[in-house]
Amino acid sequence: TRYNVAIVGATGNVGRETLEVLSERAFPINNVYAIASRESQNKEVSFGDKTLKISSIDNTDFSKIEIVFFATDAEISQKYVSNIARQGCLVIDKSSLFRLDPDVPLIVPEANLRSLKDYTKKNIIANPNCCTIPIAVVLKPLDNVAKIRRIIISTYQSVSGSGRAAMDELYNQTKAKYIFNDVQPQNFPRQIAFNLFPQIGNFNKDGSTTEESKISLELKKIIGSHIKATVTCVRVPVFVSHSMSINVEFSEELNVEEAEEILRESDSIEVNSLLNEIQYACPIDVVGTDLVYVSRIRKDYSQKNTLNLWITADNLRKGAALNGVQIAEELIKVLNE
Ligand code: 11C
Repeated sequence: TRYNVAIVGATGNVGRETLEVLSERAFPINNVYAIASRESQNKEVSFGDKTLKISSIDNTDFSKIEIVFFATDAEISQKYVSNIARQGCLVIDKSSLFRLDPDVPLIVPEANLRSLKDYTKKNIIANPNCCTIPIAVVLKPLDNVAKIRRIIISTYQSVSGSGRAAMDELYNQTKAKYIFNDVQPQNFPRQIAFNLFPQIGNFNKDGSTTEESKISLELKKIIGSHIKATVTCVRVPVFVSHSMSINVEFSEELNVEEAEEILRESDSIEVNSLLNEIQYACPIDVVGTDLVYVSRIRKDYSQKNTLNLWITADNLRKGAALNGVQIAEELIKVLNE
């Protein structure tokens, strides 16, 4: 069976990457529609070696489309997703809007594929936050062997997570500094070139940020309600790939060798063992790749049953588009059963 597929938000970072991943993986497509706001109408995006013309969401007849990827923010998803899903389209939504809805599965295929069956409740499946996904890929198999008690996460997030204009902002600010121009922040709360700042999203009342609370709540929904995570999110002057420093306390002993062995069994993970010559993966090493890279797994001597590790993954691929396409691949297996 081949499907009529649409990508809403097709001109954005995640939308363009979704088209790229669909074409690379030869997803069984009949027709593909690239959709965006009215302002982007008639712009072009690539799909493999083809070029697609953007159509406006308000002029799209969704009755002929079976699977829709929303690569949009919560505001746009709020306006369209429920209506389109009620018409019978299956929606894979990348925004944060439905992630904690008990009637919407929030899926990382490597971690909680079993929850996918609940998609029938609303015809919506939520694609998690771009840090939640790689963390869940790594921690779920460890939790299966030794239950996790507490996680301390610090993130180092690239500007592409905030969109194309944010990437331009890093580029332009960097150039401007060399010619002694002053470039005021536009997409970000502070200067990003030659700087970093501990704010992603908006502040909650308790002083945490929305990005931090999303990651900790999403991990509970995906791995299990026993997961307690405390998170600090930092924006860094890197274009693509998010990294995370993670401290995990288990309820029983799990040594470094055992952890490395468990992670090596996953097809989605590459482990850089401390015994290897190259000891860690950096953001630029992993741009354009599909794996989650785990490096520097080591014992935390300050507390028993605790390990430290370093994760890096392409936030636009496994952190977003690739995870969405993998959800769709699993979904069509269910449809074909
Ligand atoms: C960033 N992770 O890097 C954010 C953007 O909940 O999917 C995506 C926010 C989300 O800016």
